[in-house]
Amino acid sequence: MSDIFLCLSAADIDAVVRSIDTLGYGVIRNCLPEALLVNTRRFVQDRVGRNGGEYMHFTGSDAVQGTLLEALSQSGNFNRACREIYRAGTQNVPPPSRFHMVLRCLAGKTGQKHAYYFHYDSYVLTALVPVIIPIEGISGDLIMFPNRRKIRRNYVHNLIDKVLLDNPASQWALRFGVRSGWLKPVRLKMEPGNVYMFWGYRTLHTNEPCDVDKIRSTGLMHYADPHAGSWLRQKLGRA
Ligand SMILES: O=C(O)CCC(=O)C(=O)O
Ligand SMILES: [Fe+2]
Repeated sequence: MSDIFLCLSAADIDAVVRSIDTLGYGVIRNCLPEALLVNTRRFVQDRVGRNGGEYMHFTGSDAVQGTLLEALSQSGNFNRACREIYRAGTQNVPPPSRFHMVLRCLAGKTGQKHAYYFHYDSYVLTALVPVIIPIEGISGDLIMFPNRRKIRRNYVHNLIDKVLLDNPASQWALRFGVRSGWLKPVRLKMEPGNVYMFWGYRTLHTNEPCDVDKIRSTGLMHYADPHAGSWLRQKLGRA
């Protein structure tokens, strides 16, 4: 069977990693079959329609069955690309490629609540796969402050980061800073068909809202959890 994802050369991988390290993100252009995008769009439109046009997300391999995300998780080329990007970017041996997968569908009034939540991901590499991006009105850009922290060796350090960020005051200050123009994040205007890579663990990021009558849908393939073996995290039940 042919692979649904492009086969990237070592030079391609190097270029993506250099772009992630300097710009904050790397783009792999036109790397997905249109038919799979069409299927996944249909899946999203159908589910959101049945949910009264409101926000939904699908997490894990069972929930994303039959979509582009499942196809990517089974693609040898995509798995290899993630491992090699990880290797080149971290100088570490890549862990086995298993993905934490989420298909997000921003829509309706509830979609607005899922915007401007600034966070670091729990996984080192994030592959962002735009499925539906509104072409009129506000498109719900991804905004990011790239590579703001190191990979924490200790889970406690990661928890401290979280406490400092995950509170109303910090969230308000960041949102205010971005909206007023005081803070100048990197702004990613996504195009379906491309895949966008960034260091999710190291990059402070969020998405902007889109218009209430539109759907904005993105697939997230999260790879490599640096705290997978943390004793403390298991005790805290946050694994
Ligand atoms: O939907 C997006 O553009 C980004 C979402 C995100 O950062 C996440 O779910 O971790
Ligand atoms: Fe994220």
